[in-house]
Parts: sequence; structure tokens; C-alpha cells
Amino acid sequence: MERVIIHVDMDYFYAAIEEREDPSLKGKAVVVCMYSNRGESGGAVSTSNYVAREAGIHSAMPCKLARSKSPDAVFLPVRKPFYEDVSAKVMEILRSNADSEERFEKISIDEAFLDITESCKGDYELAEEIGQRIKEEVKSRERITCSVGIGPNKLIAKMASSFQKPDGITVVIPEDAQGFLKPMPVKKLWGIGRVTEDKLSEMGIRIVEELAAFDVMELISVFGKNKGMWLKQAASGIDETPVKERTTTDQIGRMASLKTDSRNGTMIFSLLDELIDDVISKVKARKVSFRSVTVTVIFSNFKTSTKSRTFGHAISDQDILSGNVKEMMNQFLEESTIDFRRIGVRVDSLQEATGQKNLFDF
Ligand code: DCP
Ligand code: MG
Ligand code: MG
Repeated sequence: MERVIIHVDMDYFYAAIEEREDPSLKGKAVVVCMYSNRGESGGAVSTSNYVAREAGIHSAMPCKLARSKSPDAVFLPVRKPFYEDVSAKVMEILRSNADSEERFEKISIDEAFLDITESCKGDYELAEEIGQRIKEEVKSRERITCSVGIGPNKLIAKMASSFQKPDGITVVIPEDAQGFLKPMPVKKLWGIGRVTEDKLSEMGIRIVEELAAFDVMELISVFGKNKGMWLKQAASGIDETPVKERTTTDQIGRMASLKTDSRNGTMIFSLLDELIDDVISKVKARKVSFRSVTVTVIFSNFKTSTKSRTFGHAISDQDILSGNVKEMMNQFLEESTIDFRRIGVRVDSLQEATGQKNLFDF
């Protein structure tokens, strides 16, 4: 079956979160700035909302210049840890809409790919419904909007999501993929940077159609084999790279859905045991130990809640992990009345296991 891939990118992410937190910002130009050690006179724009963009303010612009463009704009400092919390909640929603845990790939703080080939059975109308559902879920639970792109591979999906922003959805069926790319300037092709753009421009190549028609051997002679072939393929709308969960280097986690939404202890704890087993075998395989553990519950109303514990020293012991995880899960059951939909276990602050027991173990 031909693949169906969704790419989701949040709209003016940091500024959208600030707007959500402070309704008085609605309608005003909002600029989120990363200030340098020179204080408010230095620094660059992280992002701005669409009102500010109309005044010509963009990411990476010096904040000072942004101020001169829109003196009435509201300037706010970056609150990265807070945005990361929101990102984690959004990613949970997105992950739960992918075919499986492994068919989900977060690529930055505000975007991810989901392989939904099986869920939509290759049907693009169904795929669009899934895309709409994702947009609604994100909006109702996190009160911010996103843009969605759907296509036969990551490249097309990624470019489709930025085609209609903000709050858009763009579906590119396989037959339209080439036509969709053709008129775009080459710099819009995902993966082409400034240097490549300039080189292509020197070769007289400005739009994707020209690049797709260019002789591949000539591209290889200029860019080398890998890049040359990649340019030709990308311009033709071909991209076979899989959607793959990226295991970040400093955490190991597993998450799974219950067979049905439930508060049944037997069901929850048996799934929890599987997750713990899985996490521990990954910990052993990577020869690491961990210093903290987090349990996540996504309720039937999609609300997400987490509990964490940090240990005084790094451990890799299944019984200790299991004991702590189960205590936290029991707390969840005591505190809530709503059914559970998904549960997860994650360990982080990983350290290389030395292979021998430390003093504490004796
Ligand atoms: N970001 C940053 N500095 C940059 C670019 C981005 O700090 N030069 C941060 C702020 C953004 C977030 O990353 O909110 C996501 O980047 P995007 O490129 O997706 O931009 P936005 O989500 O802000 O806007 P858009 O609606 O165009 O996606
Ligand atoms: Mg974005
Ligand atoms: Mg982004």
C-alpha cells in the first residue's frame, strides 16, 4: 500500500502560547525575544504572531529592529521550559494519532511526522478526516492552532503543512505531488539551504520544475553523488525515508493504549508490567542507568497528567523501577475518576552503566 504521511507544525508556536496565557494580547502584535547578555537592547526574535508579521517582523531579526518596525508591539522574553511542557502535551496528542508508537517522529519543538497509512487504509479522504481531527484535538485541549500537511511521503507532507498557514490543512494526493512542487522556488524544497540555493541559482535553476528536469549527472558533478541524487529525487517529489521514532539520547520511554478506556486495575497494571519490561530491556541493551522516572496517563478526555521521581543515585534495577512506577500509578487511580486511555513509563537522566556495582549496591 502506498504510504500516507501527515506533517503537523504549530502556528507561531511560542507567541501562540503567550497569547493563550494572556487573553489581553489578542489582536496585538506579539514578539517573543531571546535576549542576549546585553539585555533588552540585544537579542533576536524567536518568533512573532501573525499581526507582528504583517508589520514585517520575522524570526531571527534583531529585537531592536523589530521594535522600530512596530513600536506598539508587546515584547516578551522566551520561556523555553514552559513551551517545552506545552510541546510535550501536543506531541502526546499527535503520537496517539499515528499508526503506532514507532510511526511517529518529532522533528522539532513544534512539529512532527505521523505515518497513518494503516489508519486511513491508503484513503486520502479518510486521511483528511484524521488531519481535521488532530487539528480539533490540539485546539480543544491546548487552545492553540496548527497547520497540517498530508502527502505520500515526508517531503511532500512537510511542504504541504506550510502551504496554508495558519490553521490550514493541505492534502496532496500522489498524482498531484509533482504538480504541487513544480512552481515553487527551489529554496522552499525541504532540505535546501542558502548555499545550495545560491549554487543552483548560478546554474540558472530557480524553480523546482527546472531542478527536476536538470541532468542528474551534471548535478552530481557539482554537488557530489549523494547530494546530487537527492536534489534530483526531491525535486521529483520522491522521498523514501521512513517515519521513525527518534530515540533521544537521554531518555528511554514506552507508551501504549489500553484495549479500551478503563480504570480496571488488572488491565492497567498488566499493561504497565509490559511497559516496564520493555523500558528495562532497552536500558540493559544500551548499558545505561537512570536517575529519574516518569509515569504518564492520558485520560479518556485526552487530558494528560504526569508524575515523576528522582533518585539520589543512578539505578538500572527492575524491581526499584517497578515499585516506584506502581506507586505512582496507584496515586493516579486514587486521585482520578475518569477512565485511562493511554499510559506511559519513561526513564531519564541516563548515565553510562559502569558494568560493576557501585558502593551503594553492596
Ligand atoms: N524559533 C526560534 N528561533 C528561530 C526559529 C524558531 O526560537 N529562528 C522557535 C520559535 C518558534 C518555534 O521555534 O515558535 C517553532 O518554529 P517555526 O519555524 O515552526 O515557527 P512558528 O511556529 O513560530 O511559526 P509558523 O506559524 O510559521 O510555524
Ligand atoms: Mg511552527
Ligand atoms: Mg516548526
